[in-house]
Amino acid sequence: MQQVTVTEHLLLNQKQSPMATGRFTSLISELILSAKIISREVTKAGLVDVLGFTGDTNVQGEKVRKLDEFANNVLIHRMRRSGVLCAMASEENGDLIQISGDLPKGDYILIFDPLDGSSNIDVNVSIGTIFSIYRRPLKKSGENPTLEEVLQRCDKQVAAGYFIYGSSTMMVFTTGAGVHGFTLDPSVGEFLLSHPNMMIPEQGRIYSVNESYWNYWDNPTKDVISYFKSTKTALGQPYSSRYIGSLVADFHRNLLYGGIFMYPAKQNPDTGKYQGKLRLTCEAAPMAMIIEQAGGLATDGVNRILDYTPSELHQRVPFFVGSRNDVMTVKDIMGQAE
Ligand code: AHM
Ligand code: MG
Repeated sequence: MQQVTVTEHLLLNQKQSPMATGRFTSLISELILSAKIISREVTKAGLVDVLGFTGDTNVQGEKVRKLDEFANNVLIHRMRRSGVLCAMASEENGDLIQISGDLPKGDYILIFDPLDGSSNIDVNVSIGTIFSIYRRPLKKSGENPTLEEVLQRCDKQVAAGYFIYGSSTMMVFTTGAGVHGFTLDPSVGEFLLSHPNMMIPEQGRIYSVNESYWNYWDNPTKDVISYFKSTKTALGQPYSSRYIGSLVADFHRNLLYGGIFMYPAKQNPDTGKYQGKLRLTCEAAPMAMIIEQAGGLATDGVNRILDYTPSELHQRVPFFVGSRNDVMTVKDIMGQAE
């Protein structure tokens, strides 16, 4: 079998993709090395003292797990020295991470969730790293980019992807020319092309949602979930329910099998306000770019995720992503209620 690495794939597609420059390839290579280091640590998690919490709380008010911190440190340490970035943002850090002092800089911006699904770390369930890449719009040499330069409209992403640390470690990514999946062959230490041109089925059979939030949802959201459980679906029978609680793993399964992942807005019992949980910049936007490139859709229920311009680094959004027909059905039900 012909075995194509990520770098070869980028070079082979250089003609079609303006993204496949040497600098972009360096960025991806550094990301891959970071993911291999994280993958190694995740794989031996039960053997070394990396399970459990650090004792700290992150910017999201969540308890930080040791592996969260490890993954975040690996990415910041490696990517800061890559020479191709001008700034980074991580789910774990409140502010922008600037490329300090005398380190070489480039004009790419990297936003990442270092270890998504971290509540699953200690029980051996698949987790992942999500990344989103932009270019700095106006390069003012020597100056660090402002938050405004980083918070670009989500359709300005030049690449997006994720690593999934599962029964095998995979990288799935897009530069705007289709979605391609690479599986880590541990015997040679390379990600090899295993899933070229991934396309999500137009019609799914699976819905993924944390249904325990039923009492915190508004009526249109309840109507949506009731539809997928009813006998009146497009399938003429209820969809199957699958929810891992790890976005990367739920998304990856639905990408391959078809289906819809939903994290609707839920009501905060203290404030009465409705809000999504997932972060626009490091979770929803990259997954939205991937799904659209794979023929699916991503919305907040009604509006396209890639049309959002983030108002803050850690903005949260309701998120509906997956097969085209299923996401359209949600839009129809929610649109009627507006
Ligand atoms: P995290 O980035 O802190 O791990 O949170 C995101 C995760 C997603 O992976 C997953 O889809 C969701 O949170 C699960 O949330 P819940 O437990 O509320 O269903
Ligand atoms: Mg996350």
